[in-house]
Amino acid sequence: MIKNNFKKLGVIALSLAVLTFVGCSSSNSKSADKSIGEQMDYKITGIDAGAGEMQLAEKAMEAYNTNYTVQSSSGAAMTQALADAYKDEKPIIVTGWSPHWMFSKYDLKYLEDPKGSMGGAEHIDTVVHKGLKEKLPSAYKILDQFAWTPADMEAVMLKIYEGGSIKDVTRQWIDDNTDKVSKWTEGATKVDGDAIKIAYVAWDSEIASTNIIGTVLQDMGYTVNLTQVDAGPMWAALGSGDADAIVAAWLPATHKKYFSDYKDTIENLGPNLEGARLGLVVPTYMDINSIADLAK
Ligand code: PBE
Repeated sequence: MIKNNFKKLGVIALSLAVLTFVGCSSSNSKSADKSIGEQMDYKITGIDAGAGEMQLAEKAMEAYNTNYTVQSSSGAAMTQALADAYKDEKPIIVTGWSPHWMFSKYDLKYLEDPKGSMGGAEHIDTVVHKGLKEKLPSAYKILDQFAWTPADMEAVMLKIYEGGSIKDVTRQWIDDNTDKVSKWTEGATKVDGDAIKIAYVAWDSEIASTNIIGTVLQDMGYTVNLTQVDAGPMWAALGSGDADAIVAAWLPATHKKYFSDYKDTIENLGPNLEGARLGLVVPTYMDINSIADLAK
């Protein structure tokens, strides 16, 4: 009897202790009291400072009268921050774009942009230094005929993200898609080691496209040099002729300024991909739907 009562008391004491603990932890928990903005320190997780999207995002923060700042980092740091936040269901806003593998790995949504600050429908164009047609006619023809779809690009991006080596993934995609690739090389003659230099930025989308076209040119006999630089230097290299071509020109909005800076010495061969877009991207578990929700 006595023993039994002690047991009961023990259970009650333990229950009280648990209740007190739970009560304390929720009332002391910082994140529970903080607004979404405070939890993110009013930061948009950005990418490399030279990306067109960074300037658009900064303008959007002004247009919507928010007190958020756009923090620059790199494409890789942005996707890592997204992975970390997603794992713990923490709030995060990133400068995202499509095509991108992130949409097949996570449940994400673009924030609505009623003011259109982040631009609208984009395409990715192939742009060459003027005179390439005479200098490397066969490469010019291939670059001009290069065109694929967001699904194609995303498939390559996803395989690389999942750990495939760029070289293997590229080779495999080309071997599996000879119907598409043969259209790009149609009418082009093989060469014997002519050098061609293609510049690009380490955005996952452009790592995919540049390596694909680089390998196709290599298969056609070119000695291909793929040079990874920042966005500003990429356009400057194309403008000066230091690079022969890029397949990474996001237009009409994203690289508008870069394009007009070098328009006299470059030639636009048109879209290699239609149906691209960019914007502020959040996990679907977040309770905001529009950039307007970030207003002060
Ligand atoms: N992006 C990806 C680039 C172009 C490709 C949207 C991050 C940019 O903002 O310049």
